[in-house]
Amino acid sequence: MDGAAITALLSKHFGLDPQASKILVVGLGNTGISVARYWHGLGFKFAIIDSRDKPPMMEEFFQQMPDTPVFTGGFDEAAFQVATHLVVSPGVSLDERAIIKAIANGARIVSDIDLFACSTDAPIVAITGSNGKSTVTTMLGEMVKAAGIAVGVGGNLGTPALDLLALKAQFYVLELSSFQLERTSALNAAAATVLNISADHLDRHADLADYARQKQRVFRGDGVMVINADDPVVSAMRCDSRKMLTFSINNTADFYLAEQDGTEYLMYNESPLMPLAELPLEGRHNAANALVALALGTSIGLDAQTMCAALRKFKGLSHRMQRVAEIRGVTWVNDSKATNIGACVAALQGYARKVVLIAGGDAKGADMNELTPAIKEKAKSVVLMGKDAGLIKQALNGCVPVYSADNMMQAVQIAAGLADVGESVLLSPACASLDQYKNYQDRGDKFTKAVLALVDGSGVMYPSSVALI
Ligand code: UMA
Ligand code: ADP
Repeated sequence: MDGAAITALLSKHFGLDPQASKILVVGLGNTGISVARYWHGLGFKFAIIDSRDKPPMMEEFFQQMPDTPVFTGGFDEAAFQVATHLVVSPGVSLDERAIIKAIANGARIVSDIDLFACSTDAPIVAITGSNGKSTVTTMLGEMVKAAGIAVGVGGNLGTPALDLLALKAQFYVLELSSFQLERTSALNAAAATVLNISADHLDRHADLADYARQKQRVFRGDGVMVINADDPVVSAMRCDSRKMLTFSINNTADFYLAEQDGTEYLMYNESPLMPLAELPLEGRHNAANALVALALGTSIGLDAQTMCAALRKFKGLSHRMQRVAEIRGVTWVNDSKATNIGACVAALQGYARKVVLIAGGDAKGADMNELTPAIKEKAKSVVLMGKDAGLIKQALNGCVPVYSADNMMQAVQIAAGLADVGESVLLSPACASLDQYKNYQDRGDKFTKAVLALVDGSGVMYPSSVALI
């Protein structure tokens, strides 16, 4: 689309005008800089504000757009009061006082996803949910690539949406978070899904119902709805007047699992697509991920053979159920991306034999009691670390032995002393990492390093030598 067509759409949806609008970009992180580049490229004037003293993209911004006004070190309400439009980065809550006052003053909220939707004619597939977004987004991206179609893949995962526009792709696959969706109103995806709903980000959303409502916004418009028939909250979002495809790992749906002659298949209607065993990913939840990717791919016209070929090659993403090593008969699995209860429960449920679980971190306001049944069933012992270790211990109430660790090296050494030959040690924290680590990758990397150190003979701490918490 050319600049004039984009400007016309921005005017239609948001009353944006290159001359008259006073645009304030809130946040100078990855989203903020992508938004700044977008306005700069389109020739709109804007200012940018970040509450931090030294936002991460400050230097890059000064280099690329030295003449644009920047405010840092707080949210100066005067800057918000003159704004007609706010493009608020997802890390910034819409409940910020300055934002509430600006909205009361008539300012309109626009998201980077809105800007993206107004700037391309190419079909968009939008993927949200509590868990599996990055996996399904990447899987589908690989399927589209395998079909020889130029595709842009990003959003909450990897490249910010607006930076994908430079690709001039024929298709876009976007992973979207609840924060991005709550401030998006112009998206009309060709196909969209809410993968599942379980408690997450309750420090930012009023309650689970509000969180689910924000996720549901991914279905706005008239594209194909892809519905998880196993998830009651998602199933309640279905709209029977819309084009729809369903998936399930428990029952018959449009895309489902079925056994034929002793082999379990990924199925579409009555047809077997490929044996589940050919999917090179651990965990039952990844069967659901493959089914939803197939459903989304089908809804945009990909053929089954191409999609299955891409699935067979898909080895999964780092830090999600990733086998790190087998040491003295014990398998070590890095699921550091399990930053909420749902992901940890899904990981545990994939095991036939009980595991040693390493968990803990920042619970983000979630009710840790919801972890207890899965841990009781699937963990022989738990090593806890991080800010909310105490909450988990309290929730477990002595149903399994619990050990405490100050850091990852210690957690791994304790776990090494607890796991027997043939068992697994699973890092699946059910919590965010930011209380102790830079991010989940850093946490997963430290786990891997500590596990590999076991091979160097750095020693195993036996439970008797550490205090029970
Ligand atoms: N911040 C301030 N003051 C500001 C602006 C930001 O303190 O003025 C803080 C925020 O509170 C947050 C951090 O800075 O702690 C980053 O916020 P941001 O909005 O600047 O983040 P970006 O760098 O733009 O990254 C965001 C997504 N981050 C969040 O939603 C927190 C990235 O997802 C996403 O990849 C990127 O946009 C591009 O689309 C990350 C994420 O953790 C991976 N997402 C959450 C998740 O997956 O659970 C939702
Ligand atoms: P997201 O982008 O939604 O965080 P990821 O694909 O990065 O999703 O996976 C995050 C965590 O959720 C990992 O621990 C992974 O093992 C787990 N997971 C992946 N898919 C599912 C699913 N369908 N249901 C539950 N947990 C899942």
